[in-house]
Parts: sequence; C-alpha cells; structure tokens
Amino acid sequence: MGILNCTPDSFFDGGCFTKPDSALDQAMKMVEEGAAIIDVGGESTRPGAAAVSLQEELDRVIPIIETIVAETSVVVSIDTSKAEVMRAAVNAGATFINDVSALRQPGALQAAAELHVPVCLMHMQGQPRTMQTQAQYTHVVHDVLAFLKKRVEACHAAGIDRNNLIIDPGFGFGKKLEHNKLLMQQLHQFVQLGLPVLVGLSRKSMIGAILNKKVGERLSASLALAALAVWQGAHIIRAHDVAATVDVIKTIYAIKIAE
Ligand code: 9MG
Repeated sequence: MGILNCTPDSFFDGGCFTKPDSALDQAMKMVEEGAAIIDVGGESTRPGAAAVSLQEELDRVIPIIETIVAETSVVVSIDTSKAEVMRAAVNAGATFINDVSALRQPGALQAAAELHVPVCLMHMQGQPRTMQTQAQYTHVVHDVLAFLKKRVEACHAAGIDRNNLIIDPGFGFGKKLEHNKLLMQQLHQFVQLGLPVLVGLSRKSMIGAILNKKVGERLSASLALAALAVWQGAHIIRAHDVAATVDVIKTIYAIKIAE
C-alpha cells in the first residue's frame, strides 16, 4: 500500500501531493514500483496535527481519487475517519477504507456497512492531537488484540462482512517506544486472529527513537521493520518507499514459502 498524502502537513511528504497532477504522477510511480493499493489521505494523523473540516478534506481527496481512478486500475483506498468522506470517496471510485479510528466516529460503522468495500480497522489510543501524551496499557499486546476483537464484533453487529475486514495494531498511535517494540515482537498474535493484517511503520518516530535519526534517514530501518512484519505473516505494508518495500516483501516471502 503506497502512501499518498494530499495534505500540507504530513510528517514525511506534507505538501508534495496536494494537486491532482502531482498526486497522479506519484500514484503512477508507486503503481509502477509495485503498489497494489494507493492510500489517499486528506487529514494528517501525525501526533499534534491540526484537524481539518469536512469540506476541506473532501476538497483535498475527491479530485485526486477521481484522477487516479480515471487513469489507472489500481485499488484506491481512502484514509479517513469521517463517514461523509468514506461515502464520497467510494462514490468517486475508491474501493477500500482505511480508518485509523476503526469506525468509531459518528455514522462510520453504518457508512462502511452500506458501502460493501474492505475496511482496515486500526487501533489508536486517544486522538491524533493528544495521543502521545498519556499512552497507558495493562499489557499492550492483550489490550490492542482485545480492542480489535471488539471492533470486529461491532462490525459484525452492524452487518459488515468479516471477509471485508483487515486489522492493524496502529504502530505509533498512542504508543510509546516500549509498546511499539512489543507489538512488533508479537505481531504474529494479530495474524493468528485470522484476518488480514496491515501495518504502517514507514519512517515513523519509533525508528527515530531507536536510532536518533531524522525522518529522511529512516529508510533502511523502515525496511527492516517491514521484513519483520512480513516474516510474521503481515499481509499489507503501508509505505512511502514502494520500490524498496516491494523488494523486501518479495525476498522475505520467497524465503517463507521455500520448501
Ligand atoms: C493513515 N495512517 C498512518 N499510519 C497508519 C498506520 O500505521 N496504519 C494505517 N492503517 N493507517 C495509517
């Protein structure tokens, strides 16, 4: 899953892909490099990012989704927590919802149930603006697993087909370094739930905390984490650097299936 942030303030590529032409170029590049899904987002979820209005988010993502859908056959994912954006994006041709709030915002469960597209349910403790200040768990792996199981049940109760669900432990979302490390070490426990697992690790601050390196210097560590995730059975890797990540996935997968 290649990341396409149509925002002025994302932590790595903020401001780069806010116009349909530049966004399409980047989407095409990621498709050529092997991305199967392009994740289009109009509101940054980095810690401390400002909230955007519904209209602003729609204005940022809808023209870009329409352009990508008109020019490619790649799966377009909408990265949003707002029910209205989910509906408008699917209407514009998106066929995947990536919700860092796991369909907890008003109307989101019902929208997803009506739209009949795959949905990624991500764990987040707190809200993006404040989530790094008070991360607390009894046992992070058990707590995040329990949360995701509950959200899967809520989706089932709302009429969403289990075959349309993907889960994500939400690296960096309301988690300290110690939490992120344990989640990565135990990622196979999420795979054992029997749903596809998506992970986003690309250039995140957990790498900065381990290596004391800036965002632009975190590629090799991002690839190392992608390798660990694929080795433990993760199905979808959300990444900025698609070509290098695809090489990692293919290499690890070849070894996993060797007899
Ligand atoms: C939007 N976004 C940023 N980081 C993410 C992650 O780790 N997972 C998912 N599903 N979405 C993310």
